[in-house]
Amino acid sequence: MAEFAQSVRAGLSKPQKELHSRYLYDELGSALFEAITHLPEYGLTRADERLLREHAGELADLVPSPGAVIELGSGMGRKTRPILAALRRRDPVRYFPIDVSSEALARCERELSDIAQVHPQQQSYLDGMAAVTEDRCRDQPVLVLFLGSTIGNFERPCAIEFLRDLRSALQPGDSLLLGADLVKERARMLAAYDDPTGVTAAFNLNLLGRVNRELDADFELRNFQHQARWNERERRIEMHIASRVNQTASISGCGVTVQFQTGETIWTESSHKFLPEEMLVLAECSGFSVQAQWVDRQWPFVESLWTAR
Ligand code: AVJ
Repeated sequence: MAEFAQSVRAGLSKPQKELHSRYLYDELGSALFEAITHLPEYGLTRADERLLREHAGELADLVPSPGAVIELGSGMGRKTRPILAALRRRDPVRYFPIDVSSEALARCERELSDIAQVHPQQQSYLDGMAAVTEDRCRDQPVLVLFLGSTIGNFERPCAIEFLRDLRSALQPGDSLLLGADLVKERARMLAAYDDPTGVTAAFNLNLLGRVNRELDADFELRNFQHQARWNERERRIEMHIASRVNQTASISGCGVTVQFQTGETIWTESSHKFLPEEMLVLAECSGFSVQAQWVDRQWPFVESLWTAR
C-alpha cells in the first residue's frame, strides 16, 4: 500500500486519531499555506523575512565563504534572496534547495537563478543533505538554512535527533541558520492558527479533502470543524479537526471505516514554540555552538546562527 494510505490507516486507528502534518501540503494545501503567510494574524513569515533582510549582511560577514548553501524545505525561495545576495558580494554562490515538491523547486529556481547557481534536489531533507555533502569541495564550508520554524513541527526529542543527524552530515566549521518561532502571548498565538477569515481552517480541513480525493474516502467536510489549542505543558499549538456529530467515514483506499463521537478530534499538526535560551540548549546537545541570534521585535521569532563543533 502506498505510504500515504498506510500512514492514514495507522493514524486513524490510534486512540487519539491523527494525520501527519506533512500531508497538509498537496497543491491546494500549499496554496492555502501561502495564503496563511499573508494573514495579518500570522506574523511568523513576515518576522522571518524581516530578520533575514535586516541581518543578511552581518550573517555573510560571520560565516566563512560557503562552497554550498543548502536550504531544507526551500519552498519558493522568497526569504532566501537577501542571504544569497549578501553572500555573492564576496563569491559566486552555489545554492542547493531541497524540497519534496517539484513545483516549489521549479519556482525557487526561476526566482533565484539570477543571483545563484541553483541545483534543486527533490528529496527528503536528510537524503538531500547526504547527496549534496557527499561530493562537497574539500575545505569549502557549507551553510545550511532551515527557516520558517519548520523545526517546530517536530516533537522536541525528534527535533534534537533531527539536528544531530543534520550535524553528522556536516563538518566542523560548517554553519546552520535556524529560524524558530518564540513563545508569545497566548491570544496572539491562538489567533495565528485560528484566523477569523477561516484560511487556516480551510488549510486544516483540506487534509480530509485530500484523503477523500486520493484515497477515495467519504468524509463529509461540513461535519468537521477546525480547532487550534495551546498546549502549555508542551509549549505548542496543536491543530485538530473535531467531529461535529457522531458519524462514520469509509476510506476505500486503505480499506477501513472510522467512527467518530461528537467532539472527538483528529490531531493534524503541532507547532512547537521556543524560548530564546532553549536554542542554546538545542545547539549544545546536537553538536553546534551558537554564533549569533537575532530576534524580531514586532513578532517574537529568532534566527539562530550555529557553527558545527
Ligand atoms: C510552515 C510548519 C512553520 O507551524 O506555523 C501555519 C504551518 N500551520 N498555520 C506553522 C502552519 C498552520 C507552519 N509551518
